[in-house]
Amino acid sequence: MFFRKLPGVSASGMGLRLSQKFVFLLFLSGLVTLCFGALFFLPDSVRLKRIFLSKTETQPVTVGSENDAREHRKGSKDQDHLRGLTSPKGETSTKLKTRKPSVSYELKPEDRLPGSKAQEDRTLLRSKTESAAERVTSSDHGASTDTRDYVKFKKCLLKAAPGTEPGTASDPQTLLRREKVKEMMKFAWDNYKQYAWGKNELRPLTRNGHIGNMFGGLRGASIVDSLDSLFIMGLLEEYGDARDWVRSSLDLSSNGEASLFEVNIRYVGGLLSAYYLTGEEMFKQKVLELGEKLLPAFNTPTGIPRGVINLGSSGTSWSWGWASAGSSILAEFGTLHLEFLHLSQLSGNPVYTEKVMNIRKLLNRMEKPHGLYPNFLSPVTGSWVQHHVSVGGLGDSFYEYLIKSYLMSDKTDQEAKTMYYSALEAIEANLVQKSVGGLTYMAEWRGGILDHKMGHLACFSGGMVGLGADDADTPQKRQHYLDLAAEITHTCHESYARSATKLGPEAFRFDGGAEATATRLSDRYYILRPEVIESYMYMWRLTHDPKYREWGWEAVEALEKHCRVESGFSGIRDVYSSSASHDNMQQSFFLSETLKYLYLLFSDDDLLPLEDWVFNTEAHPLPVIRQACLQEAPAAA
Ligand code: DMJ
Repeated sequence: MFFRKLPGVSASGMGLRLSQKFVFLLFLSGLVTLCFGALFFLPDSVRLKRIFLSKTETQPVTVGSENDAREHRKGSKDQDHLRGLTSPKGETSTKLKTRKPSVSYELKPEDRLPGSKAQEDRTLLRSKTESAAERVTSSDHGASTDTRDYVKFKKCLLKAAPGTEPGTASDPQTLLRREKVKEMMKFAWDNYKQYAWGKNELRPLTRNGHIGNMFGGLRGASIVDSLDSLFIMGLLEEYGDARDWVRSSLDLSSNGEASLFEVNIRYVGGLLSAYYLTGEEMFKQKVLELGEKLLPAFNTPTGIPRGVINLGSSGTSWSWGWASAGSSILAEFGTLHLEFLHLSQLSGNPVYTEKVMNIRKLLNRMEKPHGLYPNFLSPVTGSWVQHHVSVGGLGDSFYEYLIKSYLMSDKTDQEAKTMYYSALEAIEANLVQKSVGGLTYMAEWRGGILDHKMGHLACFSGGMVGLGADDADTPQKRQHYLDLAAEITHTCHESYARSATKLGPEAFRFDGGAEATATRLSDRYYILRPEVIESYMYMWRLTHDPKYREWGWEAVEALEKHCRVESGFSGIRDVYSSSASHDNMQQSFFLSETLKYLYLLFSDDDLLPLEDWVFNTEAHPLPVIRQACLQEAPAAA
């Protein structure tokens, strides 16, 4: 019928013109393609399909494992998460095929508990990553050594790798609380994504992005800071978006001026954790590229880096304008050790370890006033510039990285251990005070004169002292440090409990009649900081005293009431006023730290167990380096 409508076609067909023949052939080939394509929609059992299509495209995999069954049950939505998983050659692939279970699978009632879906998703993602990585060991030809390294790393963990253990608490109340935290993370993330995607932070009131000047032209700080939180919370669709952005849009060729410290703790730390949690080679490549850009900061007469570095090819660096006499800051150059050791570990290049060991050696041999480490040091002469000592801002994470370096070295780094306990003894002797009302706090020290103030930042020390307690020499000291940690954490909780909002101020005082309250207007703000909650999390893990979970929940309620706004979470200007004035900033550390520590607080200890993982100061988990095991462990299962 159709042919008859074609103009100029004779009945025999032999008299067709060339153009008519062409149209006819085109039509014929279209028809054949259509028929062949239709084969894909036939059930696998149809013989015709098996004849025409190759086995790999259609054969159902009959493994029947629980993971496969789960995969089936989860439906197609999660296939997006499977995009880009590590392939047998260590490359990322966008073509992983779906597999079919051999059995049908009913949803069990326990799977409907809050948290189980998250766990299931994470398990699936990890098992895909794992099986891809482990296939390397059995197939091998042309396999990437890097992927073998990842398999080895996992074999050296004492507890199961992230994702295989649920971390799901058994009591329903804790489960619900954890779900609430996850919802907060999703809310914060969704709003960032909607209004500030690719910028560094969200401005939740004006619904736009903030770039700031800390990261030297690097973008997406909230994305890099959120990767591991999203992953461990089982927000895998969101994790997938974050990962894809890092792969396609994290531009490391910027040549702006960046804070070495901030880039290290957020970007280097965030990428390292993302790599160790997921095995995605892309994260490793990115972090090694970035690590190299930080090296010129160490080109000073002493090797002590300056605070600000140009990330471009010039690599020039300089000190902060506000730092006295061109000095470098203890908490900045002293907070590189964990990340740099992992950069050496992953690159095989010792230069990163050498840089931070040089800092360590210099600090170790220096004369210290009363055994204390002042906050300012000249990168030119290598001498202290001022005698201001603080466990809060400017000093804080230097102490944290001493004990964590020891723990991350699988307790082999004796120098770090000795330096940590000596520093802690000096802090106790000179800075730790008891208030009139019986609260223990850490004052600041200015050339021998005490300032009876404790910053919110210093509240991380409850967790730090607790974490280090177990490795003190004697049982008495162990108990003593655990008690000290509990007392500091209690004081920090009081700084929250004594405010109208139940959130703590930036700094609180213990003089002029004040007891854990801010006396200056300028100290009354709260910018979504994590330190108090961080200490709750460690103290919970160390003691399992339920009060820490209760205190964490008080913080959740306060955050919801005073910091949650229509389009995200915002800091507040005055914790003593119940009618909140918002600062219009959702800090990236809120996603990286505050919410992660809350989530861990309401999880069982098997989610990122402290035996295997050390959190950097931005709460990015880094694995303990078990050198002996890594050298021995064969890659193959
Ligand atoms: C974070 O970036 C890190 O915790 C850092 O060590 C101190 N300040 C913020 C959070 O308050």
